[in-house]
Amino acid sequence: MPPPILASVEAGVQTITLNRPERLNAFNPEMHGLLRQALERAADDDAVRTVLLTGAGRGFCAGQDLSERDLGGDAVIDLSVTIETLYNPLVRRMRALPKPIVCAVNGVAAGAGANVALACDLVLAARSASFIQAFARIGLVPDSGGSWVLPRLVGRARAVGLALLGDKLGAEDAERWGLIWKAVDDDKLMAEAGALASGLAAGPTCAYGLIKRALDDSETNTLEAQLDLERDLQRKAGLTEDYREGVAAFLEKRKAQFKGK
Ligand code: LHQ
Repeated sequence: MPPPILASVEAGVQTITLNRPERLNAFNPEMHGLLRQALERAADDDAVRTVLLTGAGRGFCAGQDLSERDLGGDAVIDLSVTIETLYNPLVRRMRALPKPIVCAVNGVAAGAGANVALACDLVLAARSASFIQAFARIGLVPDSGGSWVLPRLVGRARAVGLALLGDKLGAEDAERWGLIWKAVDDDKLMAEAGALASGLAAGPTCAYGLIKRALDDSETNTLEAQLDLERDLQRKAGLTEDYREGVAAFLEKRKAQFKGK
């Protein structure tokens, strides 16, 4: 069997491919484990400055592998265990990763698959791709951060519609609604996502990490607290080599050569 996750690093970009195409890259425990390993490497390895996440085949990810859920018999199934041990740590790892994550949604993203995509920082989707909050279709509630991120991205009215109806939202509507960064032609998806990831991998990595932190913390901060946080984060950014290089490059009218330090 091919591994359910493919990961490789080139020129600062770690490309991670969900690789169970015959199941539309639905998650099983092995895939979770390997994806976490790849993200830990992204966190620890200075050679990785941006992550690019995509799926193999015609889908991005169909969420939890339902064929591995045996609902027969009288066994009580406690889904909170799966959430607590697999999905929540994954989303936390992604959001706290101090490096940008670009997502190239190459096809349908359903259930937890949609919300893992939305946990990335810059989401590009092929025009033929779609997002489905499939949970209510099978009697579940949005997880993997969906109930948090949806109203914040698209507003409550649209979040309620997506979550209760479980309808398919096409990539172009997803872009129009502000759910994702950009819908792109199918045959240009990987080139555009790759170029975006390469550009970020040549950028000021520490500042990117601090920007992620500032935007995430703003969700719960008052303006007062956020102003304090910005002060503290700017202090850190101002101590980086990349800040010195950025200013020097500006003054010398040349392109900055950021090292991610
Ligand atoms: C699948 C799946 C799948 C297995 C397609 N599993 N095989 C968290 C914690 C704990 C428990 C539960 O859940 C969660 C979070 C969740 O993610 S819940 C939501 C789970 N996901 C779904 O409900 C989506 C299920 N899939 C679909 O509705 C459709 O497959 C979509 C709309 C994604 C795509 O439809 P089509 O393009 O028509 O493809 P298809 O349905 O024909 O699927 C292709 C194959 O992939 C097929 O297998 P087959 O052997 O017949 O070719 C499907 O059975 C398989 N597949 N999703 N989640």
